[in-house]
Amino acid sequence: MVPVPGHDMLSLEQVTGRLESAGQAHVLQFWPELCEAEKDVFLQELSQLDLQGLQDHCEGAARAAASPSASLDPHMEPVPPESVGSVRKSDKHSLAVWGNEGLLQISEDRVGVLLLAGGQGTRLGVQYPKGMYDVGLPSGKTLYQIQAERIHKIQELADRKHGSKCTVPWYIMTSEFTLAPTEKFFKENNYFDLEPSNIVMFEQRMIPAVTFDGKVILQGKGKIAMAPDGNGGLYQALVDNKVLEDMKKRGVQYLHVYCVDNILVKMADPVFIGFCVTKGADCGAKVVEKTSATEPVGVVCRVRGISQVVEYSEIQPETAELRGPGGELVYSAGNICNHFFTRAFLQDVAAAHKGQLKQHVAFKKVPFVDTCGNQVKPTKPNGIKMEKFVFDVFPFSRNFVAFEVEREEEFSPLKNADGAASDSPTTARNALLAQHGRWAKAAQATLVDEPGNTLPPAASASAADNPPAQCEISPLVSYFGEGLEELLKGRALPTALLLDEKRAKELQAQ
Ligand code: UD2
Repeated sequence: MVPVPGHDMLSLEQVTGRLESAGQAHVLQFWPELCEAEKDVFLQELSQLDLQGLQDHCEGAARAAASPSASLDPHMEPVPPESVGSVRKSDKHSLAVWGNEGLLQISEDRVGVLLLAGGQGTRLGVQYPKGMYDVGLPSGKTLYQIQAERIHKIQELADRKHGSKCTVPWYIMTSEFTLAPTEKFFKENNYFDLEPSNIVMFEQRMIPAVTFDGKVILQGKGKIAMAPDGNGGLYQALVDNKVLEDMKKRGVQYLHVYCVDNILVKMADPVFIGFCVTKGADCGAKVVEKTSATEPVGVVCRVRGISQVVEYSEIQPETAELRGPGGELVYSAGNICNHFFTRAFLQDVAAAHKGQLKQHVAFKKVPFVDTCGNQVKPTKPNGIKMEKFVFDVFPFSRNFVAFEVEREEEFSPLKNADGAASDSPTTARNALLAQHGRWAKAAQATLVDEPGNTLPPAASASAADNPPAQCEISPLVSYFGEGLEELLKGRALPTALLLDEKRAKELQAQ
């Protein structure tokens, strides 16, 4: 709906008339108090609103708030275990076949990655995009840098195996909040040595926050409270920004879509890509076994027989708590926001389904100006934000597959500020260090502390008081633990160990 690029500037009279007919005349209540510059900016903002869409949006939000949509729980059933692929349950041969297939597709430039980075990171509480966050690794790398380096490495692995010179384009969906700082950050960091033309940043749409009775909320006297339209805004954004055309031009057939905050994310994971391609899937999702009924991840399940995700905010607690005979959670397939799509499927969604995506209602505390013009920070929810979810396209799939991966290898999201029991900078950092400690041990190295005592390979990733050995391996050296034996075998390595390309060369030379 909003803002629609390319709309002409309207006159004040035109905007007033349209707002009145949309039942939103209050938006201009402080107009006389604005200075000329503020008036210009506001008029421009309002000119870009699709005001017919605005009316529908406000009415829809008010309706949704008044009568929340019926719970899906009575229609839910777990995905049968035999229809979920699994790293844990597959033999080495199958994993190798999938991995090889994935690398082949990558080497032939058929794979792209797409980062969902339009969120506001409210829970983490930083004012900049989450990808710029440094969780305190010995290297000081940010999430964006780690991801960029994994792209480098996966290209290199595919090149080496297939004698090619391939590219994995990096599509990055941002929002009004994250585009400018993300662009600036990439530029300042020289695009992490990736080719800038292979990094395609684009913006998702924003939509207004609305009061429970369907009135647009004014965040300032000349500013509407706007929020990104959820990560399911991806499908509209792909069309708005001609991203599918770009994929076509490059020959990209498969897209790995992922969220910004998982420090262990395997970009363009060849095993996952290869699994999905081999199964002829048009759409796929990685899952991990949930740690508890209340873990904030959606569950992959079937609703009325059709595979989809029911989000953690929408499942009833008693359903989430259901347990099988062995005490295991019935709905244990936790969505980790790692999705596979074919371009053909995305084109189909763009052409036929993007308008059918469910609108999810979130009740939020939205700062606003009251009728006297005072700035108010509400202490309880006062507004509705409508959001679309990226996984809501799964029901349109002809062949959806789920693929279970190991949590400790693939999932440690950064959601909360330090101090929280889970999903914090500390737990993310520890998860990565623990993983790299395991890799070093598997490569037959011994990690030692300053006095020379052997360190245990990995502590629990969440144990802030018992952190794992400080062993960080640059993605430029190893993507998933490969190639380390020749560098590390039989060595006692003092920690903190930062195994970057320079150190790897030194070890090689010794
Ligand atoms: C997401 C999943 C949840 C689970 C969890 C794992 C959705 C809807 N929910 O929940 O099921 O997998 O992650 O960590 O996917 N984003 C945008 N634009 C927006 C809003 C969000 O790009 O308008 C991005 C955001 O930057 C992030 C990703 O989407 O990379 C997930 O957003 P979130 O952190 O708000 O999602 P969360 O943790 O509630």
